[in-house]
Amino acid sequence: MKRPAPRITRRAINHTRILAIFVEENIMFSSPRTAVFLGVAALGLVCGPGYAEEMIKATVLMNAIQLDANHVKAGTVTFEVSNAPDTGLTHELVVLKTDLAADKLPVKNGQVSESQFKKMGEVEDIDPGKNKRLTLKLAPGRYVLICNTPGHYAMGLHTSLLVTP
Ligand SMILES: [Cu+2]
Repeated sequence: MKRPAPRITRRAINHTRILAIFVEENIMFSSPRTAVFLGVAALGLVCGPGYAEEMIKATVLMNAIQLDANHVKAGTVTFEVSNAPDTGLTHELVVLKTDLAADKLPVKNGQVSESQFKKMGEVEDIDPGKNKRLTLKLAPGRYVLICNTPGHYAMGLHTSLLVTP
């Protein structure tokens, strides 16, 4: 059985065709305006959408994970994860891509079943009063951040993050 061509390849071919039409038009009309238009179109194909670099502070408290913003722009997102000194426990931060509400993830033996989600990354073993950084490339969508040390999700250590285009 013949496999269908991957979507990206098809899209690339379409873009090439569109570009070819632009080129033809440019030759036919040869005006400065079409030349600029062609230049902008070509730039868009090469660079793709612009990606931002975002920083977000996440603080693990006794019974919550607090973010200094509940949404960021898609791109490279750095989480500065602090474990509040008074938690008295070592914590971690796991970033999952899901549309579920932060407090509605499936739990088994005190832990969220991470394998059921697209796991973007994690930072582990943050002692009380310490912080660590986690840098991820995030596409637009909904994400849930949790501490998945057994029992900690049920303590309320979860929050949601919206990544916007
Ligand atoms: Cu924890």
